[in-house]
Amino acid sequence: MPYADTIAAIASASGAAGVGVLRVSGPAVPQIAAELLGRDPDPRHAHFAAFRERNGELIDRGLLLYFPAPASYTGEHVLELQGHGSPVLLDTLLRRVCAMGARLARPGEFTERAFLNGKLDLAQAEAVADLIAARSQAGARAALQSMEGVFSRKVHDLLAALIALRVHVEAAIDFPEEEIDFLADPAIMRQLHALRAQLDELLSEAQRGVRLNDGLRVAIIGRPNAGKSSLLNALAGSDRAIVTDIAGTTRDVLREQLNLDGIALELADTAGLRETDDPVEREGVRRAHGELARADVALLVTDAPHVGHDLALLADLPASVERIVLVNKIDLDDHPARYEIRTDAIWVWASAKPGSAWTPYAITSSNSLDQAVAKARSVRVAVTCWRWNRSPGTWATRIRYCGPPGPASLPPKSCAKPSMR
Ligand SMILES: Nc1nc2c(ncn2[C@@H]2O[C@H](COP(=O)(O)OP(=O)(O)O)[C@@H](O)[C@H]2O)c(=O)[nH]1
Ligand SMILES: [Mg+2]
Repeated sequence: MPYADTIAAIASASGAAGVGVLRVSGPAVPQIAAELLGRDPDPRHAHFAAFRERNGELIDRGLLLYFPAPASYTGEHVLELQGHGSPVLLDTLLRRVCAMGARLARPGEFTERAFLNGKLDLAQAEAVADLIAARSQAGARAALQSMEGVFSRKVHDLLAALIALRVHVEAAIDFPEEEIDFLADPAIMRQLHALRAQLDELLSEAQRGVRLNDGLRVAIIGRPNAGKSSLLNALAGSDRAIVTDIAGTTRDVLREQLNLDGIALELADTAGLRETDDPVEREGVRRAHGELARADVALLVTDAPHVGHDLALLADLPASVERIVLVNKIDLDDHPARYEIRTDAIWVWASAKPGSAWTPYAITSSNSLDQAVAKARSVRVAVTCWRWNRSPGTWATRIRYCGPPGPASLPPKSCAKPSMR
C-alpha cells in the first residue's frame, strides 16, 4: 500500500552516544537524499556526507544510506543517516529532514508500514518489539526466531490443516445423501486430535515466549526468619534486603532482576507469612500472597525443624506454578548440601547465610561457577535450581552441582545430568 507521506524518526536510543541514527521512509526520500548529498545517492551504498542546513551551515558529517523500494525494511524508499549520537545534532537533522517534506513518525510506524506493505506478518512485527525489548539471550533468541518467521510458519501450517479438515465437514453437510459418511473416517478424528495437540503446544510456546521476555517471576516465600532475605542477597550478590533476626523485618516486596544462564528472572523477597496484629506487617503479608498469585516459581524457604509445617504454604498453589523448597540453615547442624527432584517440588538443602560453605549461587554463566569454586576452596556445593516448566524437554532443569571437597549426594537418576562445565 503506497503512502503519500514520508515519515522520519531518530532510530537510536535517546541520550548521548558515539553514533546516532535517523531513519526516513516514504516517497520523498530520493529527493531528501539528493538534497542532503548534493547528488543522487547510489542504492545501498555508504556515502560519507556533510549534512547541511538549507543555508549551507554544517549540521554534522556522517554516513548516508539509501535503500530504494521495495528492497527496504518498510518496502518503501528508506534513507538512513548516521551521524554523531548527540541528541541536539540528531534533533537538528530531524528538523531539517522534516523541512524537506517528511513528518515525525508515530511510535512503531516504520514496522507498521513494513507490515502493511507485506514485508512482515503480524507475528513477525510483534517479534520486532520483543527483540528490541528482550532482557535475556533466551528472550532475544526466541524473538529472533519469530521474526525469521518460524512461529508464523507454524501458524500457517495449522491453518492449512484446519482448512483441509473443514473440506470434509462441509462435504458431509453438502452431500448428506451420499453413501460415504465423510466424518466417520477414523483418519479425520486422528487429524483433529493431532491438530488440537499442535494448537496446545503452540499456545504454551507463545506463553513461554512471553515469560522469556518478561522474565520468570520467582516469589521467595516462607515463615518469618526462615532466611528469605538472606537468600535474595545471596542470589543477587549484594546486601539488597535488610537481614536481622527480628521476625517481621521485611514488610514490602523487594525485587531483584537477575539473568541466570540467559534466562531473565525477577526475584521477589516477601514478608514472612504469619498471623499478625501489626497493620503494616499485615499489609506485607497480603502483598506476599499477591506476589505468590502472579509467580511462575514459588521458592519456599524453610529449615529442618519447620519443613513439615511450612509445606502447607505450597498446598493451595495452582499446578502451573513451579515449586522449589529450600531447606535452609544446614550449616547449623552441619548437613551436606544436596538437592533432589521430587514429584511435589525441587528440593534443595543449602545455606543462605553469607560466607557459609553451602551458599546457593546465582550463576549467570557456567564460567562464574568455576570461578566461584576456584576462589573459595571451602565451597562444597553450589546449587542453582530453576526449572522452566513441567513438560519434559522444554528446558533443561537448571541445576549446577559442584562437587567435593567433602561428601555430597549425587543427583537422582531421573534428572538430567547436571553439567559441571
Ligand atoms: N545459621 C544460619 N542463619 C541464617 C541462614 N539464613 C538466614 N539466617 C539468619 O536468620 C535470620 C533471619 O534471616 P532473614 O534473611 O532476615 O529471614 P527472613 O525473615 O525470612 O527474610 C538472620 O539472623 C539471618 O542471619 C542460614 O543459612 N544459616
Ligand atoms: Mg526478610
